[in-house]
Amino acid sequence: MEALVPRPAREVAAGVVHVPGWLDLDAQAELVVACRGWARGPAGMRRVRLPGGGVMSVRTVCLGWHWEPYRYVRQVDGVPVKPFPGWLGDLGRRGLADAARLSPALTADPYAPDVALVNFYDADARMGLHQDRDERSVAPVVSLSVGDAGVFRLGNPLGRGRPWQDVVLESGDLLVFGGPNRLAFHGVTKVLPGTAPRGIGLDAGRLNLTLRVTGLP
Ligand SMILES: O=C(O)CCC(=O)C(=O)O
Repeated sequence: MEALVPRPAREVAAGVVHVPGWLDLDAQAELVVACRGWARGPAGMRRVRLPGGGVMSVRTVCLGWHWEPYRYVRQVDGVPVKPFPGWLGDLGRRGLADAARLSPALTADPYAPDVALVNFYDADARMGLHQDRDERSVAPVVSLSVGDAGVFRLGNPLGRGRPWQDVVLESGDLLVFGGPNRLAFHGVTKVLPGTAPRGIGLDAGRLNLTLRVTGLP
């Protein structure tokens, strides 16, 4: 469906590129099927427990490496992490190549993501402002969103305060962040229930995949 208000692909901040509708409906539906498979145990989707005792409201499953606050490990609950599939790396490379055309701060090659964090947000889930800083590599993060739209808050690399800007990520949208904003604080302030497109196999909730390069051996 064509948007009433045009959503052009654009560089939101230096090295941060938003490409609305990057995945077509078939590709979104395929990702939903893949995420359902990854969500199943063992090493399936769970809520991450934070060192302070809190529990994240999103549910997460990791591929390639398991992220636990604040490091990457190869096992989760004593079982190996699910593999990072080659096709997902190809998708990430294509995403970065398309984003790099819109940003002089991004370079496309070579890009070999080895971890994906697959997050599921129900209507009440949020993600507080944080940096993706447990990777040793400064390679860009490629983010894909499917299902209900979410309000993504892009802050700055210096702290959780302003300036920030809110970008609505809809189903099929690509967001890449790298360059001077690779360590920008970011989060998801809300999910917009009832906004998922029909026919992708996800009637409620939001999936987000971030592909990253750990830089770990
Ligand atoms: O859900 C999103 O769009 C962002 C996810 C995120 O910030 C993360 O996984 O670190």
